[in-house]
Amino acid sequence: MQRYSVFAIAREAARHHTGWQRAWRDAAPKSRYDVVIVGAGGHGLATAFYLGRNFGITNVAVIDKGWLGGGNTGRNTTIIRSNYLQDSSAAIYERSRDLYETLSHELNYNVMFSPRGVMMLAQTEHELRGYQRTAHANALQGVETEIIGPERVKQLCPIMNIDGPRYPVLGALWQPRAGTARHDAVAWGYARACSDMGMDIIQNCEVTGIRSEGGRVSGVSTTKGEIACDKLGMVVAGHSGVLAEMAGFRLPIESVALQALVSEPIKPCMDVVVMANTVHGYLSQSDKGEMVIGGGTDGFVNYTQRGSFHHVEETVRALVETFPMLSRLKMLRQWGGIVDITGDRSPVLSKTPLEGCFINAGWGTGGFKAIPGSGWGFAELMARGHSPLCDEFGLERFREGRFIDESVAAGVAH
Ligand code: FAD
Ligand code: PYC
Repeated sequence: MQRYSVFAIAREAARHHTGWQRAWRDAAPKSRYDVVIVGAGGHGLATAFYLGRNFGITNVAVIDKGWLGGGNTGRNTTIIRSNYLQDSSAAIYERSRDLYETLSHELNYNVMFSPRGVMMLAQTEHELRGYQRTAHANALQGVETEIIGPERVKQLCPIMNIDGPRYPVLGALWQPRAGTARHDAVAWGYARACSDMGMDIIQNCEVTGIRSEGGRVSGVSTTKGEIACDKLGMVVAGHSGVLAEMAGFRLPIESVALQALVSEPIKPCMDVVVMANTVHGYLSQSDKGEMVIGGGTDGFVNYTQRGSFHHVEETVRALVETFPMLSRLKMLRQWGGIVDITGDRSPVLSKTPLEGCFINAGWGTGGFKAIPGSGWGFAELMARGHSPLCDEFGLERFREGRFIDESVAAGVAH
């Protein structure tokens, strides 16, 4: 792999940028792999990367029906934080946040991790009590968060109106090392590193069936032919139910569209991330100057991967009391992604009833932040049969009633 560095930039500048190599090979499928991962989003690619890096398993294909990173990984609002309530969640989200800190070095690819700080606003007494509880839990888990008062909120985010008539700001749960990263770069960086290890990334190749022999997975049928494998990882977010049906089991997951939008670019005015869960919206400013804005999920189950005008209006209307400046901005683009939501708002990282077939799903509205940690744990689960990061997130928890309730931490109403 060509190393990216300041010297490489200088060398290429001197020869008019004619020497850059392709970042990854767009491969055609072989007839057989040790491991096939369905879904070249962040979670699928990170899983492949850690299979190679941590376990030396490199005869791997990552297959996507579209282009890599074209699912939710390339559609999210890029918020990274680990202020969850339950210990098993804090473990995987904090490991993930920690891996993000050094990911650019690890991948030799700038994922633009920006630990600018995330605040979750408390705009009702009830919300404030909930966040106080989370802050106490985080202190016990070793996750650095604190409750801050309205004056500190205003100091950190001067464009905010903290004295709104309906929803004054009473405080916030503040995580100073939380932040954002460039979503495409996360997918591209992992893809480049996987390709460098000799793995095949196969785009525009839809999995249409899952083959098995004697209760064990034996391969997949795809639009580019049959591919045999020893182990299969299904990492397809909003399409998890479709893949599970092909494998002969059902999932406790609903798929629904989540939308976001960006404004026209403006001068820098906000250098933290704010989530306002009572009025329901979240906001940050991209490096290009656009205000990146998200709202709630659609109120009905659907597979519509696009935006809708009423959603723009509802989301911005909700935020305007707290962020009056939004009323003066033109909105530039909107889009949607299909998110996979479980009843307890926690993911599924699990073996399945089909031997050799594993599932990584249910990240719902909050899985971008989890990509490195999920990839690390899921690779271990696939290689060794269990992983301390994943053990609590098995499918059996729904049968046994061991829910990992994260409905408050999810941060997006659904
Ligand atoms: P994806 O990136 O969706 O990848 C799955 C891939 O599977 C897709 O590329 C798809 O083409 C492929 N696939 C599906 N079916 C098949 C098939 N049959 N054959 C082959 N390939 C198939 N999370 C956060 O942490 N912070 C946020 O701020 C945040 N904001 C969000 C805002 C929006 C608008 C949305 C939609 C999501 C947001 N999320 C956020 C959630 C986050 O984006 C997802 O949880 C995460 O990206 C899921 O990654 P993934 O790799 O599992 O799925
Ligand atoms: O999980 O932090 C999150 C999030 C923010 C916006 C959508 N999801």
